[in-house]
Amino acid sequence: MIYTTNKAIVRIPGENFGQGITTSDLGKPNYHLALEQHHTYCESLKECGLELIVLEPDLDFPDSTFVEDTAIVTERCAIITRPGDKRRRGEEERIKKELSGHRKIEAIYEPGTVDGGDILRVKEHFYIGLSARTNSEGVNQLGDILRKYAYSSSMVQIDKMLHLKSGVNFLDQNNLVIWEELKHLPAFKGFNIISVISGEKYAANCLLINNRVLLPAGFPDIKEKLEARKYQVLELDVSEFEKMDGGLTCLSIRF
Ligand code: CIR
Repeated sequence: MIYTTNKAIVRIPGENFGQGITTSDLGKPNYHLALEQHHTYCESLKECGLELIVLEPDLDFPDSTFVEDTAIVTERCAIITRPGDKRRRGEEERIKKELSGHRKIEAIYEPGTVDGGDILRVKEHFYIGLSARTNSEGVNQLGDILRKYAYSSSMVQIDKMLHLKSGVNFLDQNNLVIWEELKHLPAFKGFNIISVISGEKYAANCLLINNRVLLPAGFPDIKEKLEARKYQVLELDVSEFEKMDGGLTCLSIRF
């Protein structure tokens, strides 16, 4: 069963957004363009049927527009993370306030660290990326919390990307969008693989909402593969977020 989402939390980027963490060499983001792209992203979520909770910019945290990293929300609980990069610690407290009206709250505690971008949900199972941001204590704590709510989980060790969902995302049925070089990982055996060629890696971070796939603009190979599987693809230009190592999933918490 695929659980349905009908709400999303987003946070408008602040004017110091370009001072956030990045490893990309794509240059400084243009703030006004980022605002426009964020607005279009929000409109697209609404078009897909989601009700938005739009938070004001938070200038204390330049990366706070990447809300996904601060919480994992399921039908049964919201798990507040403890971000792996110290510069982002504190963002989660502000998201906790928003979520406490919607779900029972659980949390990751020191010395555990978890970034929401490392968590890939497939039906009742959660893949947890062990990454530079999510440590093994975080994996264990999160696994315990999920078990308490009758979900299963497993760890996937990653080293070639920032977050697990930078390279792999689940759509529906049994369809997994995944970097070509990762598709042989035992963890992902048994899925229908929709592979992302090496020149289009950024596009693996796509998002299915109510039968539409939101896809970063400019990746024709994966677009064609998705359309061949009868998905309605909605392309979005998120170039300014890519410059800050962010993608489509990290700009919202869907629940
Ligand atoms: C960071 O490095 O934390 C941010 N600049 C980007 C976070 C992207 N989040 C995500 O993919 N879930």
